[in-house]
Amino acid sequence: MRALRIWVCGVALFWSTAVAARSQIEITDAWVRAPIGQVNVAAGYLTIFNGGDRDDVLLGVETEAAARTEVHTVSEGANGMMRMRPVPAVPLPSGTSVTLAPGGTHLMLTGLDEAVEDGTDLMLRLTFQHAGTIEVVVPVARRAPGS
Ligand SMILES: [Cu+2]
Repeated sequence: MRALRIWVCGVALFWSTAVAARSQIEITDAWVRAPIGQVNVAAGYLTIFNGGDRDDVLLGVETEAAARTEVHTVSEGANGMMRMRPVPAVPLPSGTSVTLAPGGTHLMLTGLDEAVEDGTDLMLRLTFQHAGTIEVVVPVARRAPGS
């Protein structure tokens, strides 16, 4: 039995390495802006790089720290007001990166847990069409870390 178990683990390890090598999604510069006061909404930012050799699509983001997480784009409306609109998916062509940053496309966390505040972390779960689910631990801060 012992030999069999080791063999099974070896196969599982090989398989997960193979899958990781094929998708190669990298997430960097992720952070969530600390909510101010009693607001239960927060914006999140990150850069996603698709270093794999096939196109991928970000299909959704979720976190246990918020009731709902959406990707929002920002555009200027007819009256000059900036409007946010949820987008259902973010395309990630092979070899390109997408940056969600203040003033532009961002994550919108609504129904935020009260425990989310400056100096804490939360876990974001990103679901991709090909890469599957990737979890990242994201700092909650008043401004972009390192700025
Ligand atoms: Cu928004």
